[in-house]
Parts: sequence; C-alpha cells; structure tokens
Amino acid sequence: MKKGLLTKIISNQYTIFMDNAFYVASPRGKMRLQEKPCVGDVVEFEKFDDSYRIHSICERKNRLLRPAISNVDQALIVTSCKDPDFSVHLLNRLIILVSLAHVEPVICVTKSDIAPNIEEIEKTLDWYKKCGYTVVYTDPNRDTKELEDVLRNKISVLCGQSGAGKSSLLNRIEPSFTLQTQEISKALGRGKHTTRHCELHPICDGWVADTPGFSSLDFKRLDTTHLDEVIKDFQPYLNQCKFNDCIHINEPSCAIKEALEKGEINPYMYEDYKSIKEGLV
Ligand SMILES: Nc1nc2c(ncn2[C@@H]2O[C@H](COP(=O)(O)OP(=O)(O)OP(=O)(O)O)[C@@H](O)[C@H]2O)c(=O)[nH]1
Ligand SMILES: [Mg+2]
Ligand SMILES: [Zn+2]
Repeated sequence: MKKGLLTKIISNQYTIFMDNAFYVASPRGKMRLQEKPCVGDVVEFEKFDDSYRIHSICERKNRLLRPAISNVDQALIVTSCKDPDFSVHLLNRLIILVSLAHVEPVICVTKSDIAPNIEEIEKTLDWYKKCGYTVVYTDPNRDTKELEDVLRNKISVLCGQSGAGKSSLLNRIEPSFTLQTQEISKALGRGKHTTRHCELHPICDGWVADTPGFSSLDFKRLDTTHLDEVIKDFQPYLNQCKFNDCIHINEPSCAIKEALEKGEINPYMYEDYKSIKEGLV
C-alpha cells in the first residue's frame, strides 16, 4: 500500500502526491460510505488494474470546514488595507474561527501600498503582535522573503475576503502558479469569487491552498465553550478568575476583565469574543 498527500479533488478525481510524483486515484467503492477524503488528507492507496484506488484516510490532525482542508499547520488570514477596507472585526472572527479548529493563525496584510491610513492600521495590528500573533505585510513593492519564511516547510491555507489579494500574493511568490486574479476574471465577465476550488500547491518546501473568499461568517453552530483558551490575548490570564466557570463577561473578580481595564488585552478582540459568546454573530 502506498501513502501520499491529497492535493486536489475535482469531482471524483483525487490527485495524490508521493515521492515527487502525482497520481490520480478514485475512492474504493466501500470507502464512499465512510467519510469523504478532503484536500490535505494523507491517504493509503494502491494500484488496481490500470488505475489507483484510495483505501483509507489516515488520522487527521485537524480539519477546517470552509475551506474543506485537513492537517493544516497554519492559516494565513489575508486582510487588505483597502478594497475591501480593513476590518478589525472580520480579522478577529477569522482568527477565532481558525483557532477553534486548532490551526495557528498568521495575519497577512495586503495592499499597504494603497492604504490612506496605514499608520492607524499598523497601530491596531501592534496589539496582535504584542500578544503573540505573527503579522506580515505584503504588497507589490516589497519583496516576499518574510512571507516565504512563514510558508517554509508548512501546510498553509489562505483565507480572507474576496478581493483581499490571496491569489495575487501567491503569484508574486511563485509566478509559475498563474492563479487567476480579479482583473482577469473581470475581463472575462465573471462575478465575484475568482478562485473556485481548493487545491494544495507546492511552495517553499511546503504546500499552500488558495481558497475562494467568502462574504459572511457564522458562529452559531460552533462550539465556543473553550473560546477563551484559544485567544492568545487571554492565555496569560486564564484560570485566575474568582469563578472556575467564568466566561469573562459579567462576573466579579475576573482576571481577563481586569487585564482589559488595565489596557493589557486587545479591546477589539475582547469585543468580538463578547459578541460571539453572547450569540450575536
Ligand atoms: N495595489 C495593490 N493591489 C493588490 C494587492 N494585492 C492584490 N491586489 C489587487 O486586488 C485585486 C484582487 O486580488 P485577488 O488576488 O484576485 O484577490 P483574492 O483574494 O484571490 O480574491 P478571490 O479569489 O475572489 O477570493 C486584484 O485586482 C489585484 O491586482 C496589493 O498588495 N496592492
Ligand atoms: Mg483568489
Ligand atoms: Zn473571567
């Protein structure tokens, strides 16, 4: 039995990478009854007549639902300074979403070349650096070295709003990708969401998935019981509240609210934590 990484799924054709070669396989009949493989899965497969068949999916380290991808080391949250406008709330919600899936978020800021208020955005993002999130700035006038270092040897997924510049930045690092970007799709008269399917591309000795952007995020169906544990800002203050089951909203002697009042916690992140906990988003 061979073992490889599933890099692309197009209808019933599964592309698997193993030992520097790609194989196209289909799932074994019996497997269709079980969970469907997704991009990022390590699968066991073997040759069957003239084709390859997938037998099983190896245990997953994690799994994101949108985009559907597993075993991700980090999610680059691509956030543009302009077109679409910078939104700290969207950024927080994406950080929270990937953190709840146990994927490390990395903030990747695009279009700093056309931002009228870059100092203000940098000031906001200093909060994120301060509590341990990696923040990388990219635009067509900068080299991509810092970003390449972030991507090296890892499986990364790009997420963020449609038009934030996800495909563009991958094309800058690796011009051979020729991923379609919005200028081209506008010329072809296609609507929003230039990138359609999820695929892992080899990059910097690792893999990266470009994904389609989205327009809304919904937390109502997610289990947010342990939300406080995945927010880096909160981590130094956990288990110091008066009540063991403190949710850090209305309780007295709450270490997190005290830290917030002292200006030690990013107020924007707290605000979004609160709205999610209160079921508002
Ligand atoms: N000035 C400037 N323009 C950028 C930058 N990055 C992307 N753009 C432009 O922004 C537009 C959208 O870029 P895309 O790369 O297609 O965005 P995307 O995030 O892949 O969008 P979807 O695939 O729809 O989710 C294109 O017209 C790009 O040329 C940047 O850093 N600076
Ligand atoms: Mg795209
Ligand atoms: Zn508390």
